[in-house]
Amino acid sequence: METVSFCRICEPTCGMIATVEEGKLVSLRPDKDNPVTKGFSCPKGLEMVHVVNDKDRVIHPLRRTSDGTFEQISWETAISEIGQRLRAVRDRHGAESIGWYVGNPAGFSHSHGIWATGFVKGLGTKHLYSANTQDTSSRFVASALIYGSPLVIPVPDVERSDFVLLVGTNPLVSRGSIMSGGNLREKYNGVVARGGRVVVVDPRRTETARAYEHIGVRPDGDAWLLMAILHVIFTEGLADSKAIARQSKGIDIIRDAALAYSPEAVIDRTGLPAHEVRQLARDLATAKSAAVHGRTGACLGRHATLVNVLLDTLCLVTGNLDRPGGLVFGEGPINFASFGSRIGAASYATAHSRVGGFPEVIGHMPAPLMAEEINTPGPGQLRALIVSAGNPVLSVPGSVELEQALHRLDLQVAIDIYLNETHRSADYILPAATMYERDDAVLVALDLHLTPFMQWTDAVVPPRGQARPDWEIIDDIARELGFSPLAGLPLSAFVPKRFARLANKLLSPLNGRLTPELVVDLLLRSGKDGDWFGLRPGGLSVAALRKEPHGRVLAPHIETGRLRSRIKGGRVDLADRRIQEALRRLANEQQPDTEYPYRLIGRREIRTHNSWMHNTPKHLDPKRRQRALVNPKDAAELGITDGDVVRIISATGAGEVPAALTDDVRQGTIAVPHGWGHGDAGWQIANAAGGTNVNAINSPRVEDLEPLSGMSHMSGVPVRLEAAAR
Ligand SMILES: Nc1nc2c(c(=O)[nH]1)N[C@H]1C(S)=C(S)[C@@H](COP(=O)(O)OP(=O)(O)OC[C@H]3O[C@@H](n4cnc5c(=O)[nH]c(N)nc54)[C@H](O)[C@@H]3O)O[C@H]1N2
Ligand SMILES: Nc1nc2c(c(=O)[nH]1)N[C@H]1C(S)=C(S)[C@@H](COP(=O)(O)OP(=O)(O)OC[C@H]3O[C@@H](n4cnc5c(=O)[nH]c(N)nc54)[C@H](O)[C@@H]3O)O[C@H]1N2
Ligand code: SF4
Ligand SMILES: [Mo]
Repeated sequence: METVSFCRICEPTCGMIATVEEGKLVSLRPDKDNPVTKGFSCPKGLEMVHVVNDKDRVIHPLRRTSDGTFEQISWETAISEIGQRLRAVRDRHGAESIGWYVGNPAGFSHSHGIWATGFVKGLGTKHLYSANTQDTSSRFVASALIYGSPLVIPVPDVERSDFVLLVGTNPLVSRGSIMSGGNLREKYNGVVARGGRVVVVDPRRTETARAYEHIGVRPDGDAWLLMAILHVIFTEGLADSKAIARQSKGIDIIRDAALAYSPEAVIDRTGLPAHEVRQLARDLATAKSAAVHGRTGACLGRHATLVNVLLDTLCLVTGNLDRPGGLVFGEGPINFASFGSRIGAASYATAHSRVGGFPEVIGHMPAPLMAEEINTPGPGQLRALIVSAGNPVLSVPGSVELEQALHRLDLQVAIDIYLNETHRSADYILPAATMYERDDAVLVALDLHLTPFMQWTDAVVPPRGQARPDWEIIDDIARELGFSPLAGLPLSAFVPKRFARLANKLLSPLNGRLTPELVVDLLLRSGKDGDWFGLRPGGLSVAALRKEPHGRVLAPHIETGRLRSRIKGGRVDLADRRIQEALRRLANEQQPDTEYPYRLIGRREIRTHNSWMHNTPKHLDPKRRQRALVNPKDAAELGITDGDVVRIISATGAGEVPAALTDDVRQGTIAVPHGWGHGDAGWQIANAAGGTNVNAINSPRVEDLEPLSGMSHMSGVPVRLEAAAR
């Protein structure tokens, strides 16, 4: 039997056709009839079939035994014991000593994030951590400062653009991030085919940089580069003053600051010839339309929040904000930014971390602080932690400290599909259903689709063994503690007042207990494309989408000219004092420490996904091992050749990785993929593939986190290299 569904590993959410035989998923192939992804998929997406059927998956609740191994227990026992132990911690130390870390895959479910957030809010603790501080927090904070909401994030209107500037993103491998555009290679090729340009700013000549034009910036040099581009635009009279006056306030602060950053003055920071930067600025400013888009390479540096502010500012000052071909503000059939604010998840700096005093970002605290939060006595000391869909021991800086600290917890619970490295200290593992074993819609992607789009999927196969959807597990733990994760949310969080009566009718037979399907249905039906509970036939509802399993395109492009209604105050606010602080920090930045002359950057590979796609048959191939990319000239100086092991030493940690020599990385730069460092977890193939945990090198220290966002510093980290002892 064939069933239509879609992949939920990353943003494109590619349409898939699943073949199911006797209740088992036997294969996946790209769905040619998906109107957005049109038969596109990547190898990871297809390999998901091995994950679903993996013999190493956790499919029964497990409890740690006294000899350190795990034993199978029933759901009833697991939930009741976890409830008991959480109650004990709460009774002795208060709810504020219980925490949650929610990992990346949670974002690709309709319910996991909402339920986990509801759990933490219902409990009344500040200890909510996530992959965000290793990924997007700096982007969220930039949006909070300039648009008044962390969840309002513009995307590049690639299909109508004449010039796309990509900063720190490698979409031909990552498939695009915080934007959802289906087959992006085709889209960027389209820009070039129309006579436009795609320019890639990256310290490495990446797959994307090779396919288009490359500007090989120094790692973490983006803030200086962007200031230099702004300098040229302002001093050469290339700014669109009408657009600036109409759409923003406070530009003088950035304009005045930019005076000090001529391309000539910042060569030692950008590593780029001044004429190249000048030309780039002129080309960008005079292009018929242009969009600037940054991702993890722009989000993980020392000035990450400022860099994100400057990326959008560049579009603003060239008249490319909120217009076709520029940077545009999508609005999905469920307006996620507005929903987020109704459930209290669109916050910034409403609370601060106990350690370090960092502001929360959408309710989340910096994950690198977890170890110190566990180790530091006093009220609110972290004593029990639930980790769902996350592997912070491999994904968060300061792995060694974190792993030691986790062993000190009174209780650690994992909700996952595997037993990963973080779970080596867990007391219970609760088996989650995989994406093909649950119904779903990817809410976070809805505002980010370049082609506004909506798709619903039912579960394709039942969960294996005793696995359950994440939201059900969270709901059960909460109920054991005496509350419902969604209890704190009024109906108005889901439907506007005018639909409340109609929605209530739908809810009353259910005693108000919300399931994800009901949540999505309420949001969709009352949304701008909804069926308004029957008042608008043909509008969206889950039932309507079930009849259109390949999904529905809602408009050919993102609507433009809507800035005023989409952002707080109607104008981009560049006057926030925190932007001024960030500019001051940039101006005062010391020249780098010569003890650590190299810069460590990350790298993503086609067949891996952070830490968890290393257990597929492809990874039996010894060719698929972790490698550090090193420039041949650097290698000669270090006395190493291809395949030799290089020792990478930072001020806080060290690790060893075999080198692959390539002049794709600039001299002085070393690129190492994260998510490796397997050895004794439950995934046997991954264990054999091994590798080194790069986050044992990156720093969790308070002084190394970006102050405005608590963002980890993972791009351009100062390191020293040595040939490892043979
Ligand atoms: N195959 C695959 N796809 C993935 C993932 C995966 O692990 N594997 N992960 C998914 C996730 S969780 C995310 S968040 C997205 C991320 O999506 P992307 O950000 O597009 O992914 P990366 O490949 O990490 O691209 C970041 C680029 O920034 C460059 N860079 C590093 N430092 C700097 C710097 O200082 N300045 C500039 N300008 N560039 C710099 C790196 O060389 C790299 O090419 O990818 C998603 N897609
Ligand atoms: N040095 C360095 N570190 C990085 C990055 C970097 O570029 N450089 N990138 C960062 C980024 S962008 C991200 S997003 C983070 C990711 O960091 P994390 O989210 O902490 O880690 P992942 O490796 O994505 O682990 C995901 C876990 O979820 C499990 N899982 C998969 N599907 C499901 C599901 O449906 N339900 C449940 N319950 N579990 C599931 C997997 O088995 C795995 O154990 O890593 C960050 N770390
Ligand atoms: S690009 Fe690959 S992993 Fe991402 S959604 Fe598409 S098939 Fe899945
Ligand atoms: Mo990510």
